Amino acid sequence: MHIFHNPVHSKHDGRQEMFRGKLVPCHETPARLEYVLDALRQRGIGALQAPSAADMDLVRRVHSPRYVDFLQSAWADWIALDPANADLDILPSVWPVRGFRHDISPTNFAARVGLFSFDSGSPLTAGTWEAATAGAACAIDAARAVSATGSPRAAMALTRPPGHHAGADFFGGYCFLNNAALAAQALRDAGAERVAVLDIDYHHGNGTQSIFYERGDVLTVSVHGDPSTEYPFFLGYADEAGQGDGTGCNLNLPLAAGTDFATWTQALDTGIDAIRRFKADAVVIALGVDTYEGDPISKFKLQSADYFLVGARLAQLGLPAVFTMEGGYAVAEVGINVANVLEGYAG
Ligand code: Q9C
Ligand code: ZN
Repeated sequence: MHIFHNPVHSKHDGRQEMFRGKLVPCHETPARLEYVLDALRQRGIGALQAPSAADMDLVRRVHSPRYVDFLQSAWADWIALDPANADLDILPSVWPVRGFRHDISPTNFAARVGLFSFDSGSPLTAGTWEAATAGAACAIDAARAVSATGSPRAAMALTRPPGHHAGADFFGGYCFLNNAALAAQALRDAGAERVAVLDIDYHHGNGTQSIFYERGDVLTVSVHGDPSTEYPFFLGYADEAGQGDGTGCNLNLPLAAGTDFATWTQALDTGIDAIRRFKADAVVIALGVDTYEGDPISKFKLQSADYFLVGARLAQLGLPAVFTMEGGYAVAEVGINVANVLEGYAG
C-alpha cells in the first residue's frame, strides 16, 4: 500500500475548542498522526511518501472558490484585525440560520467565519491552510496512484486535519478540506465511472454527503452514531437517500450509542452490499477509528483486535481503494487501530 503522509500536518495545531460553555484542549492534535506513523513504521506497513503540490483546480471544483479563498486568507485577515491575535486561534461565534440570507459574504471577519463554518469546536490556526492543502494533495495523489496503470490496488492519505465534515463551502467537526470527496472526484477524473465513499468514522460524514447529494456518479455510505444524540446532529438520518440525479445514491446507517462490534459489522455489511449493487469501480474509505471503545468523545465499543476484521471485510470489496484518515481521539491507540485495519486489509 502506498501511503501519502502529510509532512506539514503539525502546522495545524489548535489550542482550544468550545465545549459546554468552556474552552477545553483540542482533541484533534498532531500527536494523533505521529502515533499512526510510528505504528506503521514499527510494523513495516506500507511505503511512506510525501505528496506533490495540491491540484488547486480540483480543490476549487469540490469546494466553492470563495470558500477556498476565505480559508487561504483567513489567518492574514485575522492578524490584520489586531496583531495580538497571533496568540489566539480563530473560532466561529455567529452563524446564519433559517431565514437569514446566507449567500452574501460579509465584510466583517467574524461574520465571514460564521458563514463558512458550522461549529465552535474547530479552531482555524496559523498553519491550517498549509496543513489542509498538503492533506488534500495526499488524497489526490492517493487517488491518482490507484488509478494509474499497473497501480497499487490501495493507497492511503495519512493526514490531518481530517476532512469528512467539511462541505463545499464550510468547515466544522475539525475538518477544513474534504479529503475523501477530493479523492472520489480525482478517481472520477482518472476514469472511474462510478465511485463509492464508505465512511466508517463514528460521526456521520455530513460534508461528503452534502457534496455528492445530487450526483448519481458517487454513492455515499456512512455508518455512524445516531444523529439524534451524536455529532453532527443535523444530518445523517436513515431517510436521507439523495436528491435529483443522486436519488438512491446516499445511504445512512445510524446506530445507537453503545453499539458493539457485532451490530456495527452488520451495518458495515449492509453498506458493502450497497456498494456492490451500485457497481462502483473504486471506493474511498473515510477511516475514523473513533469507533474504538476507549475513544474519549464517542460511544461505540469496537476493540483494537476488531480492526483487523474491519480491514479484511473492506478488502473483500475487491476494488481499487483510497483510505483517508478521519477521526480517532484515544491518541495512543489511534496508531494501533489504524495499523490493524491496514494489516487486516492486506490479508
Ligand atoms: N467535546 C471527526 O471525528 N464535537 N470529527 C466534539 C467533544 C465535534 C469529530 C465535542 C466532534 C467532531 C473528524
Ligand atoms: Zn469522528
